[in-house]
Amino acid sequence: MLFRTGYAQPKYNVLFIAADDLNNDLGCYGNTYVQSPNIDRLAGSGIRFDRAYNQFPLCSPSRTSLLTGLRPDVTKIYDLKEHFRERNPGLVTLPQLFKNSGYFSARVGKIFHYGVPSQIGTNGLDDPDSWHQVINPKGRDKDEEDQVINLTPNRGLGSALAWHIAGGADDEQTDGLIVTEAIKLLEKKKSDPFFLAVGFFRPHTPYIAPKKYFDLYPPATVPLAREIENDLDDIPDAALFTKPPHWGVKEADRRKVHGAYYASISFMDAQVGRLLDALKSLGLSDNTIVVFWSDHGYNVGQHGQWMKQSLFENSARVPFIISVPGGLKNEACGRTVELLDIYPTLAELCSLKAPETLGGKSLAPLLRNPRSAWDKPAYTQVRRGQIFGRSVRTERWRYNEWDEGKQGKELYDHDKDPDEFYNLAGKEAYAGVQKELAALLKKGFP
Ligand SMILES: [Ca+2]
Ligand SMILES: [Ca+2]
Repeated sequence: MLFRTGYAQPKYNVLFIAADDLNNDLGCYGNTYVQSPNIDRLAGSGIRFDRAYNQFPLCSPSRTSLLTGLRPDVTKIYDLKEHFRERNPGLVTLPQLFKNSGYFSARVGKIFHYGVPSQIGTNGLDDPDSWHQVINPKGRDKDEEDQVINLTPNRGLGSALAWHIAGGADDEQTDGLIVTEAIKLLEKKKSDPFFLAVGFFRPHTPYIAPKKYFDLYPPATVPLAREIENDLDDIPDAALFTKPPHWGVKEADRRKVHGAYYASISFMDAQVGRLLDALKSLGLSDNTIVVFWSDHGYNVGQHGQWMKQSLFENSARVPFIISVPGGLKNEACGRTVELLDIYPTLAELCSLKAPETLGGKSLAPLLRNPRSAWDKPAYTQVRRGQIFGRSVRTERWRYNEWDEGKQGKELYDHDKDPDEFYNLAGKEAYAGVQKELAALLKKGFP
């Protein structure tokens, strides 16, 4: 049934699930400590992309790029303030394409950018043209912000190492309410073709979840990121977001915050489970494509770094799963893919005519055969004040230039150094590889 041509295609629904600030610390990605049984179940029903990368590890630039299908240098959205319609009023977003094509298009929670936690319960930086209906739940996490413990009080709550062990049940939290509302929409719209976007606010800081999720991760048992002595000596200063390392937070406290991040992941994962259960019980699993993505990754202590806005693997890489009815199940794809590829992929799967200007490439060939030939690398960039850091990732290498190389270069061999401990840029033995990657980087940032 899948990809058959010459016959009328069945009209797939799309359940589009977004997590906020979720890295790859999940069971299905090989993490044996974090409990994510529901995202793992989804991976078992589809294809897990093992080398998926975001285009700009910060909420709004990343989400804008994914949802418009355009690279950040085209949308020019590099910050959390400007709305992409200001410069690009005529763009057709991914949900808008579905809306224009006879689908019911709805959003529950955070899909376009929202300030977290400040804008929970509002429309945030939404794009009204993308949806027929929007719902903005607000849970007790919002009401209990004064109870949050903040280890970095000089940082705003949306960018702090901060948590709160909540009382009450899952569905009193914003993300729980989001699923409750999403299920109501599924029940109401199950006979229409729909594009339903469900956007979670967790695990984004402040890490708030009911107590039972914190109980899974006693701080003393949390495995901290591997660090080696003098790791920072070969890293350009511009590459570092968290200064001083760990913002000076001591190990005992870092364990608490690290466990709190994982509690937030398991809480969000449980909400994914409720959604998948509803899809099944409503008889929608057989005609609904499920896509799960995070807007960017998250450092949890690697190189002394926390959160996003860096070009290290943990920040650039994202969990990304697609499950297509009748398609391959429980497969992994190791090709380098970009969040930018989601737009053309969903358009192709649903036989919609995508705009010709899209920056990504349909992943349909990889959904048919995850080992298909593929020569497209992944590009990621960040802004540091007035300069950019730009990165290209192939299946083996990561190569970064800061301010076009004037403020440093990094080259990492992921075959031998998956932690990116040893910067090989400028080393004679790697001059040939570096030259090739520099040319590839330039291709991505013309
Ligand atoms: Ca985010
Ligand atoms: Ca190093």
